[in-house]
Amino acid sequence: MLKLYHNPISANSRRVWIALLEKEIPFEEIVVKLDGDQFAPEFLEINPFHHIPVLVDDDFILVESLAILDYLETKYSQNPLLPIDAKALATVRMVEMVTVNELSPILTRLSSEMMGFTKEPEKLEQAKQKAQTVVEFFEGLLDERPYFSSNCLTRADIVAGTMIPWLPSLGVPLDNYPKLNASSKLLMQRETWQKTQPSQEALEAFIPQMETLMKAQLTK
Ligand SMILES: N[C@@H](CCC(=O)N[C@@H](CS)C(=O)NCC(=O)O)C(=O)O
Repeated sequence: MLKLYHNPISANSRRVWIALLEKEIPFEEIVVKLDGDQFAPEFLEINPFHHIPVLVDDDFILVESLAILDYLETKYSQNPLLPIDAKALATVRMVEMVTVNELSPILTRLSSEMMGFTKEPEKLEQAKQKAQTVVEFFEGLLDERPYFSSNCLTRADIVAGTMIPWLPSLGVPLDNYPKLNASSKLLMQRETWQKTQPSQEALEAFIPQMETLMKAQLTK
């Protein structure tokens, strides 16, 4: 059976977790606490970059969440999460990359400032402005459908839709972006989102590790 090394508070892992659930693929969960156990020699053997998620399929070890999503999509044809049409597929990839490359670092900065791990008002302001650019861009990609690129859920919705819902609580309201706001709310009602949403207690318990991990991200 597939093994997923992850932690419920990790957004990078959550996209893989949701894909596994949406595609109804059985898997075994191995929780990596990220309190230093990601540096244990046994874990570094499977991911020398000390990151989750990691997917293990017998003797095949895969790191990087987007590569894992590719593997799952190619190996398991049920409940497809990628469209076939050229423009729709490219849109999914684009939303994924914008989320990972643009939005994710913004969320790290916003969270770190909000939690008082860092105090850099100029960088906070820059992050808020960049967040507006991303949400405007995403709003422009949506139409009457609640999904980015298709009439049904795709990886674009999973990857972006697990990060966008955090924005209002981090000082970036979505009220002026009605399509993105509605789509985000709809996704949060899905069983797979509800099942994988980290609890308040889990988030609070994770604060000490969060500080270390966020500071490491921000100084990269
Ligand atoms: N690009 C990687 C990023 C993975 C990543 O940064 N994971 C974080 C958790 S969200 C992690 O494992 N951090 C532990 C560390 O850096 O020591 C992916 O998409 O899989």
